[in-house]
Amino acid sequence: MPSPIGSAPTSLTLVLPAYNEAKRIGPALDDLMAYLRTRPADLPVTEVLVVDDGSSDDTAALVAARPEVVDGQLRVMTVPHAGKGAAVKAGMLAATGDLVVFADADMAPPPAELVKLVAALGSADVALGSRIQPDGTDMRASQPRYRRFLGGVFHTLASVWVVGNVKDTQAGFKGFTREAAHDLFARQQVTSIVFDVELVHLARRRGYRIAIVPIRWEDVRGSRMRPGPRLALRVAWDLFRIPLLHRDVRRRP
Ligand SMILES: Nc1nc2c(ncn2[C@@H]2O[C@H](COP(=O)(O)OP(=O)(O)O)[C@@H](O)[C@H]2O)c(=O)[nH]1
Ligand SMILES: [Mg+2]
Repeated sequence: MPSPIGSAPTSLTLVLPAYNEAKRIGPALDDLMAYLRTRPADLPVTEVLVVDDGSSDDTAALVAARPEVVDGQLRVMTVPHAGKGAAVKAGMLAATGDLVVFADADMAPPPAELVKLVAALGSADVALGSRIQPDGTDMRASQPRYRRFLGGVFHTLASVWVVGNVKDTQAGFKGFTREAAHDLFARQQVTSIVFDVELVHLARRRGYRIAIVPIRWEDVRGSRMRPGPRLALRVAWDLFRIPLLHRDVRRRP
């Protein structure tokens, strides 16, 4: 039986993977840090950890120069470029908060959505932000048309082969208890953008309590994703191998 969280979480680490985000991360951090300065009552003390994924622009320097670094509210960590999955993994395993959340560096979900993940983690181990609202409204409608098409093809393959009824695996906004984060990310092997599917698969295999959390989300232009035959092949290969990689994973005792 999964055990409930003993005492209320007092700290949260927010991991932001960032690859060549010099243009987008400044405004995103302005919003996020301004929100955190208001000390929202339902949010534990939050440290932001930016994981610079070997950017060739000055993403890391821009973050390191911000005043919040001096206060210890913001940290930047640099890892060699190996894809979004690898960057998120490095940050999640380095995170020390009672709760750990990762979000895209463009902060497509407004920062206030964080409290929804935190609330869900009161009774779940894993909280998956979902861009599909209870009334069926799909916030992914704000994406360009070609992305919606590619997303549809991807989701059909992912749901048949791996994730079953989870309707939105790809929202860059997911929360975990630290125990679940460290257990799941230590097992994660996929370094591409498909790592979310692997996480959902692992969370189910390990028997964690999973909450689906509808979030507001507005597409931010300047995506780092470069669709093309190379990425398509990579995604197909990763999707295919996810269940095979974790054949031996057992439920937690
Ligand atoms: N595509 C991609 N994104 C990366 C990589 N490393 C880190 N990221 C980050 O992953 C997040 C993806 O967000 P975005 O590009 O807006 O994706 P989209 O909203 O799905 O188009 C951003 O925070 C990127 O900086 C990488 O190697 N490839
Ligand atoms: Mg985006």
